[in-house]
Amino acid sequence: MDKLIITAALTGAEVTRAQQPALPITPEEIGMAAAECAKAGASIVHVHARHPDGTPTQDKAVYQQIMTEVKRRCDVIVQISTGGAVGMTPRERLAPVFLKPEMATLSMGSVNFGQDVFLNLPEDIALFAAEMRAQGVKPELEIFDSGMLATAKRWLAKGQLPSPAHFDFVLGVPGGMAATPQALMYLLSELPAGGTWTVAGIGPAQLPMATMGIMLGGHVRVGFEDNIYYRKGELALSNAQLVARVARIAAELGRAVATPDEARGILGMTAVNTVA
Ligand code: KMH
Ligand code: ZN
Repeated sequence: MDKLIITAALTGAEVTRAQQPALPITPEEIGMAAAECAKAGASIVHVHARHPDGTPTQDKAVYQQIMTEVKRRCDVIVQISTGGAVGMTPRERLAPVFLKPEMATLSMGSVNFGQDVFLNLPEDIALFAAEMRAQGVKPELEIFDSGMLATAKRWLAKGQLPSPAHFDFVLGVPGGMAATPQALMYLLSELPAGGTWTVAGIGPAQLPMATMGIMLGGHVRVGFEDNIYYRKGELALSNAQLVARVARIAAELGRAVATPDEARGILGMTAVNTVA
């Protein structure tokens, strides 16, 4: 097995400070959280930008500040969100891709998202994919349901996405695929040749899915975007606390964590955008 890539999804677009007092919001807070997570074993940080009042934004300038604050503290791969928040326009969501981050998320379809719809029309997915290619950004294909993996495979076969692809199976969103071992095993049975994968379990599914990711040779995403608790009824103290637990479990299972450079190698990333 490759070394384990841990992604820390630090902030997201939906979680509030009222729900999780340690949620990093400002670029400086996100930079500090990224450095703590890097120390705990993360090699990728998945970031969303917020206005100072905590509301989500895809403002390029705020993402630039986040990238600067992260990069001056550590060498983790910065993966910006193109999902943004429900209701944002595709053009709005695309804005930070023009900063040439090393990685960005690319959702492969639409899904009910709680009481909302996270809308990703084929023409918008195509726009995002084309711009990521133009800017030298490695996409992480976000899979919320099995049809999205089928879509990704069709697009890969037609050369509309770069291969080999890296997937993030986001399981347990209300409206999406359940976070069960059976669901994950089905997705893995459909993984295209050469593909790499990460699993992100939502809420109480975060730890069991992370453990499966470690055991099955995949990679793991944890953090406040997906889960704010350490265990039932007990809020996590920080994103880094969640990362450290995964690194500990991985060590117990004999799987070392990847450094950022090792993660770049595992994901087949060129050095194009590493200085952004
Ligand atoms: N906030 C969700 C609606 C991503 O970052 O690319 C979408 C999301 C996915 O978080
Ligand atoms: Zn996200």
